[in-house]
Amino acid sequence: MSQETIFTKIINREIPADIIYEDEQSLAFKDINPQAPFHVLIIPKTPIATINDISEEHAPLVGHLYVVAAKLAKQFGFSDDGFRVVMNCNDHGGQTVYHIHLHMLAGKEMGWPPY
Ligand code: D5M
Repeated sequence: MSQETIFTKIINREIPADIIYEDEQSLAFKDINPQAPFHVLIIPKTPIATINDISEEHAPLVGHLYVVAAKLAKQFGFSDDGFRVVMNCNDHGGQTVYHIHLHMLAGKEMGWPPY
C-alpha cells in the first residue's frame, strides 16, 4: 500500500496548508477542521501509516513530535494552562489520514472522556 497521503502533498508543497513550524524531521500545520481555538497537526516528514507501524527505529522521530508540541506550547503561550495531544489509530480511534499525526489542541478546557 502506498504511504502517499494528502500530508505528503502538504510536505512537498503540492497543496496549500497553514504551516506554523518546520524542521528537518517534522512539520506542523493548522487542522482544516479545528476542534479547539488552537488545533494543529504535528507530523513526521517520513510517512508512517498508523501507530501499528511504529517500530523501535522510529522512537526518536515519534519522540520528536512531542518535543515540537512542547516548543509550540511555549511559543503560543499554552504551557501553563495546558493543552491536549492525541494520535488516533485506525477506525475505532477515528483515524482518517493514514500518515501518523499528533493532534495538538489548546485554547480551551478539554473534556474527558473524549467521546
Ligand atoms: O485526523 C485527520 C485530520 O486531518 C482531521 O482533523 C482533518 C485534518 N485534515 C485533513 N486534510 C487536511 C488538510 N488538507 N489540511 C489540514 N488538515 C487536514 P485523523 O486523526 O486522521 O482523523
